[in-house]
Amino acid sequence: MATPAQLGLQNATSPIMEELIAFHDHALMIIFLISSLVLYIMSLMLTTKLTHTSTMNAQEIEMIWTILPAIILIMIALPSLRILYMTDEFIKPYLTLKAIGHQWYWSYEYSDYEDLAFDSYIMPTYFLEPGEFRLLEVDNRTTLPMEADIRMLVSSHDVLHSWAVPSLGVKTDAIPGRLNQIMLASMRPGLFYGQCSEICGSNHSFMPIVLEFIYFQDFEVWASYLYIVSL
Ligand SMILES: [Cu+2]
Repeated sequence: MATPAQLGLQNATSPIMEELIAFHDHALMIIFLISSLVLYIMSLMLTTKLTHTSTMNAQEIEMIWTILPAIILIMIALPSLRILYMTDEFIKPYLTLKAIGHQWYWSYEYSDYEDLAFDSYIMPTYFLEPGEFRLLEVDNRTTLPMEADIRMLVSSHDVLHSWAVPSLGVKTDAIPGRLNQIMLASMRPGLFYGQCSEICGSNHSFMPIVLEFIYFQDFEVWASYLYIVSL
């Protein structure tokens, strides 16, 4: 959940997001080091008398300032590629959830269960209970089991949308006529909020995503309850 005056990323709930936050901090440390070195050199240039202006070449320093940036780039590229391949890793999923973007709501289908599908609309402000978040709550929350690998299939019914939940490290474009796939897992129970992340029309900011991760047994109860209600 985003908080007022938040500077960093949202707290991670999935292992992928933990990796992404670690990589963000790693890249930021390198940026700090480069910035302080550049600042130091700039201050030197301004304050020294530049006594060696007749020096025409300096092989050593040229070697250093070519090889050093290359090493720094490799130090950023390797962990970045590692996470890129990790996000593409598909383990045998426990559950498949299909999210379809509409103007302007999401509809969800649990294709492992018979007739388990619903629409998820934004909750109007006048329906909100104290403690609920304006423009982030939905009428039907997407319930999922925690500590289970879930395969998300994301598509769209009309225009481009994007299904994004920051604390899970998930952002997938919903493209009409195309099925995008992503894995997600939550290590703890709770509510996780997201929003459509593609400018999709006038009500683009009013199609939030609420994921409710619950214990495995409770999820089975929830799914069977919805099945009975639908009969
Ligand atoms: Cu959208």
